[in-house]
Amino acid sequence: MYSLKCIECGKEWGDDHYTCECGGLLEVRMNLDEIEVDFKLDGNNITVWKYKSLLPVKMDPVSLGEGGTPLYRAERLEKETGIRRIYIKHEGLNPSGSFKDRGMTVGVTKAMELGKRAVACASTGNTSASMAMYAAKAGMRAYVLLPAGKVALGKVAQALMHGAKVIAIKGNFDDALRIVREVCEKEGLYLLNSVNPFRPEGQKTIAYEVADEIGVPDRVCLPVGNAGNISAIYKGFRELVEIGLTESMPKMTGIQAEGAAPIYRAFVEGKDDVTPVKNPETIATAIRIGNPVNARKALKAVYDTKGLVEIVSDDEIIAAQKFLAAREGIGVEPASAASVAGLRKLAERGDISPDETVVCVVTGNLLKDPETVVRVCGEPVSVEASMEAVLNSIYNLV
Ligand code: AN7
Repeated sequence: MYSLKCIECGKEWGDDHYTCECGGLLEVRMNLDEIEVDFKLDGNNITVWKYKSLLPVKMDPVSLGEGGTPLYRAERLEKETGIRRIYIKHEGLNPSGSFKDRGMTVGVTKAMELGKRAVACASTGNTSASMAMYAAKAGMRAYVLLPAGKVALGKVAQALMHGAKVIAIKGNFDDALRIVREVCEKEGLYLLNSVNPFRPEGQKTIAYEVADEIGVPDRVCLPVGNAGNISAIYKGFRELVEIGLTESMPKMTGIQAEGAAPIYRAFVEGKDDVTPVKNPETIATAIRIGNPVNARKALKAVYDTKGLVEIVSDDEIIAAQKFLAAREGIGVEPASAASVAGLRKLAERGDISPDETVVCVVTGNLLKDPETVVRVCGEPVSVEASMEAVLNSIYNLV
């Protein structure tokens, strides 16, 4: 049904591995010639598991109803940017409130198949929330390493309440990932970061769902941190072409935060790998990552589709978050708004054609990061409990 191959040297490995002896990441290669695809791209019954025939697991999935997220038309954003068709795929409406659930349902199901009792990850927040939730459903122990003080409150709350052991380290995400990889190696915990080749397999269903609902768009625009998602979505669209279900590829367009942009720098210089950023910083803590493990895959996806990589400032991120929430009714966290901030910038500069159909993937829910909201919107006005006081407030008399 599939094999697990090193993306650098091509060596084949068994299921219970993440990296090759040469240091390369492993990737699932579905045997597309042999697989009997048992779904149609007819827009019906869209969920992650509609596409099980293209997912590398056999057993009944550990599922909480992931996928099938809304694809909204964003008419005010179209008007503002002059781009003909813009859709927003709201991944914040997955069970744990982020796109990570797609990868986790597949990753935790694989952990079950392998007979694992405990899973672990490093996280800027959403991966940990999602992993804790699916581990709870599966009855597994969960261990989470977070960069202390740099994870949005809603995400920490989820990881804690779903029963994970949450450890905040005095370092950044890149440190946490390095350490958790060592811990997993030593203790036999199952690692569920996107270096795990089964995680991106779940995430590629974003591509399937978009193709299922509106066909292949001209461009997919999304925030990039560790670069797992952009690589996974590229893989999903590529597989559909290989099977013959679709004919074209979207231009993969990654948006990074200005202060955490190693992939952007590599793209501008035409390189196929990154120089890590030592002290990444951005208000979008989800993508505060300086040494993205999937960088090589992501750059390949961008070059191969004639896509783009762009950077946005914290101010542009917050402006886009406010626009989406207040003008389109779409509530997302700062990192997610980066995709829209990037699209606005590219459109303004004339880097993308007004004739395009663009899908922006917004990756996490507004409720994930309430502290940033209060910081940028302020607290509610407080008045006496009387109609007069309320009317005065409405008419701005006080
Ligand atoms: C909302 O949770 O890396 O480029 O540890 O939470 O695939 O890393 C989160 C990443 C975008 C970037 N948007 O995706 C983690 C973590 C949101 C995110 C990204 C993340 P990748």
